Amino acid sequence: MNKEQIIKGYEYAREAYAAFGVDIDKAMEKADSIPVSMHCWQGDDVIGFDGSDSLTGGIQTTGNYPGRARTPEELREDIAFVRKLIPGTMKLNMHACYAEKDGEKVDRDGYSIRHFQKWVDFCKKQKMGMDFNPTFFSHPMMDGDFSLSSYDEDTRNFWIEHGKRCREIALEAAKQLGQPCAVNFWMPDGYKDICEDTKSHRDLMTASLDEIFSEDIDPELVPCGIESKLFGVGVEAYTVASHEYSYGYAVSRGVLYTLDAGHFHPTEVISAKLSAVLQFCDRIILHVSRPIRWDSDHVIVFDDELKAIMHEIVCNHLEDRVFIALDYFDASINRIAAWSIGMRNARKALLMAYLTPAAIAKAEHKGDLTSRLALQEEAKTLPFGAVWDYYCMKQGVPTGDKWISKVKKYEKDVLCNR
Ligand code: RNT
Ligand code: ZN
Repeated sequence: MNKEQIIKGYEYAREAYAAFGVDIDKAMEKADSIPVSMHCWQGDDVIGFDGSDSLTGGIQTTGNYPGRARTPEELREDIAFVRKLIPGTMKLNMHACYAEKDGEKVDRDGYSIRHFQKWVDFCKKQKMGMDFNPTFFSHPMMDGDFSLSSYDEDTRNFWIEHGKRCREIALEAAKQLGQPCAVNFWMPDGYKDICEDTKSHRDLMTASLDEIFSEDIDPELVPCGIESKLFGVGVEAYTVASHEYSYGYAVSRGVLYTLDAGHFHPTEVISAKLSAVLQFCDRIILHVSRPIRWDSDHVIVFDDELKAIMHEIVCNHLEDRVFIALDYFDASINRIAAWSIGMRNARKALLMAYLTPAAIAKAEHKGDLTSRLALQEEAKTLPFGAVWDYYCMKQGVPTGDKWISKVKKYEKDVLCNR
């Protein structure tokens, strides 16, 4: 599609949506302003740069596509490239294992902002905020898959220190970037097989987390979330930070709850949980992911669940209470395309949510459920693609499939030489 065609489409779409009472210019503006946090770990298969060369903790990347970023420089080069393909307000989601130690003998219990300063500077240059994650996996101090809830005191203390350091790093990053840096705590702690004592590890986890959060750090600058999980690979029978555990911890301690789309029974969806959780939690972090049969972390596609998640946020006016982050890792396709597909889809779903006719909710509130269903169905065939194309053009990012050839060229020029 060329510029004239896209403008023609826009004009038609503007009328079509206006007939349903929707202002598409306003919708584009709003959709553009919502921060979406892009996970740095898609670029290097969740390996990081602080010494580990394999991934543990019950998570797995599959595939062996060429071009994995092997250094912080390569990863930043890839992110700077993909940034140009993605419209809208962005943050970069960092993990502690992406520390740059520059030869210094320092471990995760001693990290500080200087080990992430290049990342913060990069975010500033790229006009992105930052989010942060302590890394409780891929490290010799893991006790099997246990970290904060290990029976070994030295192990727990090491990871407690790590948690504390990460909140301090996030505070510095938030100050430097002038916006909140959300910190997500995911601990893989659990057992492969049926365990006898399900309580003691949870007692220890609670004590460790309480110790980490005992440091007074402004929750507006550093909102911290606890991520629940049903099971992991090799951690099938028991996870310490299950749903009930993490949600209960979050509610009782006034921290955030992190909902990951792949961390529930296969027929459960997180879109159905948002407004329920937000009755009792102030704010939540989302890990938007796509599980196929298990927590497989596939690239998110423009499917019903992605649309439902964004619809829930937007149509319930929860934008200020939800931190949207993506969490998937696919090493079987071009990793930059994986970012572009997922990030563009997240933004598409946001835009679609803002294009929802208000008449649908009005009909519902009046008790006119016939009109609700009729309007919901009519809205589905409004010319959404035309609005998306125009929005991309306006934001100066490739429209339609034009980004694919750019990624292919980058693959040939840069990735294949790695
Ligand atoms: C694992 C969790 C966790 C990780 C990242 C890398 O199942 O979803 O969020 O994916 O921290
Ligand atoms: Zn997650």
